[in-house]
Amino acid sequence: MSKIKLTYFDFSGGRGEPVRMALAIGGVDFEDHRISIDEFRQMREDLPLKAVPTMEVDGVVYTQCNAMTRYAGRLTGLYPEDPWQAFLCDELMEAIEDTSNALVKTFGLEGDEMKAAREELVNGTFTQYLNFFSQRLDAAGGEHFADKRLTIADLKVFSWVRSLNAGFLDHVPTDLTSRVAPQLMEHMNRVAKDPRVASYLADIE
Ligand SMILES: N[C@@H](CCC(=O)N[C@@H](CS)C(=O)NCC(=O)O)C(=O)O
Repeated sequence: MSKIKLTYFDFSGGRGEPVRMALAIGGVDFEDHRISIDEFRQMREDLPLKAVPTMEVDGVVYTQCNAMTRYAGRLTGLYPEDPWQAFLCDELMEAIEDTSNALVKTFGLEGDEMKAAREELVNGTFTQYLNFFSQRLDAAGGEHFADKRLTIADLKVFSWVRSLNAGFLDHVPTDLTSRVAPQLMEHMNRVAKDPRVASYLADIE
């Protein structure tokens, strides 16, 4: 099999970041193809579903971020072999996709319309999902989301929470997570301190 080529936007978040993280921290030699918005516009029409991330293997371009994240997790041992523990990861990873789909609906809005839509998102879906993730973390023992160790579910939630905190989403307060789900801040800090993750973050920052 040829080397994996992963194509996604050049920022630390979104649907592609957990895939990159899993591959990188698991030591997979892959091509990390980071693109600008302009480059995306140029290539969009040629993409299978006109969206990124994409993963090219043996000349074929594949889609769907969670399929890629799970594949990366299987390659690297970051996806549990136990079916139930794998399900616990899957549930959370699909839930993060719900939040991405809700966020995308606010793209392209402007002014007061954008502000109102983002405030609704913050007080509605984002708060609801932060609470949900917090409860799931608690139920799994409070440290990791599944299998009592770092898995792709941790990477997916970690990446999402970091994005919420980063301040690059207008009208999403950077203290939202710490107010609603402080346990997820502790989780984020715990994941960031994992030596494999710390080394990845040092490389990209
Ligand atoms: N279901 C797809 C969604 C992919 C998707 O919508 N990606 C966004 C970026 S995160 C995109 O390419 N949007 C640009 C567009 O739709 O024009 C997945 O899981 O990968």
